[in-house]
Amino acid sequence: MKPSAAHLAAFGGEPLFDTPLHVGQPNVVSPADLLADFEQVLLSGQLTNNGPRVRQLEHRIAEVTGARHCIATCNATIALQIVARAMNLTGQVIMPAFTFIATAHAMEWIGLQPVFADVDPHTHTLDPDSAVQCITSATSAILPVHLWGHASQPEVFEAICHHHGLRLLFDASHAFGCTYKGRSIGGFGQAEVFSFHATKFVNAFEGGAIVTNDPDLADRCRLLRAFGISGLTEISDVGTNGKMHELSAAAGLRSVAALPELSATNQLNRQCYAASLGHIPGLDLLPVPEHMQTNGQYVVVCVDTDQYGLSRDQLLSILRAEGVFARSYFAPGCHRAAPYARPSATRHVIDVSRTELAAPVAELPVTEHLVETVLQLPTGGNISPPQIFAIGQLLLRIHDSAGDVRRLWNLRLGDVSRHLHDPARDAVAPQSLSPLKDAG
Ligand code: T4K
Repeated sequence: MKPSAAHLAAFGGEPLFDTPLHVGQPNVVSPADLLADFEQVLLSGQLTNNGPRVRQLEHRIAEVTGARHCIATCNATIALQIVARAMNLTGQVIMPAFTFIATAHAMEWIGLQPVFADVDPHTHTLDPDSAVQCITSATSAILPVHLWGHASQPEVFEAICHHHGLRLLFDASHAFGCTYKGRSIGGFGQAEVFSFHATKFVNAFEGGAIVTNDPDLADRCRLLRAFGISGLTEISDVGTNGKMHELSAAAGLRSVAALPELSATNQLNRQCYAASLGHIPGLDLLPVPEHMQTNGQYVVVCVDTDQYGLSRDQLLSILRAEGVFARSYFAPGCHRAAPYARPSATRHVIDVSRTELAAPVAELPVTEHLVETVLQLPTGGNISPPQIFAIGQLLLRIHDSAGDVRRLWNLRLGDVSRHLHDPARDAVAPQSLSPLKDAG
């Protein structure tokens, strides 16, 4: 382990890991079997359009989640749009500001107005009180996110939506294979949406799914997923192309089959992190809330700058130099992302009436805190327990020498060395580009 702060890779030392460890590095299960599946698909003559593997995957997802209907899609972003259209949402949709930007973009893209509420400091999911404060006469739905696989208080939001006559759609992109009070995520609200992107613990390279217990909603989602065409030629609705293809479905099926082992790997990794971080002041592994089981695909750590000795962002830079490509999901909060920080009337999807329907701009103190203090560490099948323990030792070393680290950091004005494989290493700063020649 590094004898002193000067040996940290950020200050010119050798990186701990030559090959970087990523958050979201894909779990690829049984590549040989998968290649055989791909060959079968290629020889079958059916590559897409609701093929047999897509239907099989939908059946498996319905089994895992206990939902009656599943509609597989090309990704979760499109799935959110399809189901929001199928539910006839209008006006404003309340969602947490602390989520991946796709939750907001999906609604904005189809002309709905995302309204951002705060989150609970313990679970990082939508705070019901904050959400209620955002309800206006223009609100049509609440869109909580099961962030990190933490169930977003389903019964509370079901009661709120029932009381206010609103629709309830969950973004369950992080929550495949998770449970709440013994019930699988997938059966709450009018519908839930999963992501099977490559970075998710169960993946279809790209993919998503809508699950619902409402047969009419399921039928409409199927229709909208394929251009709104019913039968052979009848155009009965304005649809999109949200279909999943057969190669994705084949990958998804392999991945779902490996769910127990992928989940067990994540749980073991989490235990190793818990043992490694338990005695480091200022680093807290976010606990899994009561009554929940998660898939463990995100290892979330809260950094207390005063206790640890460095800020979250300083720590991220130092870890990245060592080849630990930790992430700061989800900074900035959606409300501060450029398209949403502007007044809605200047955004590209313009509905003049919106200015009259403006929701109260909520204070988001918890979100503001989390976007500055939370980070995610690598997990999944591509990292081993010894590597996790090495990360733990590194984190302790950094804390123990935090005073020296700060001094070296300040000497370099924060311009620390980057890992050989860090894409940011070769990024050219705008000011170092060749100046444009004067015309003439
Ligand atoms: N709602 C929520 C709450 C979500 O979190 C997401 C997606 C969505 C909705 C929308 O779901 P999809 O429409 O994508 O199905 C990633 C993912 O692209 C995104 O799916 C995910 N959430 C989000 C949390 O993370 P980035 O921009 O951080 O991904 P990227 O490309 O930087 O990948 C992360 C790391 O994983 C990389 O540093 C390297 C590693 N990686 C990634 C890929 C794709 C690999 O090693 N190999 C790979 O093939 O957004």
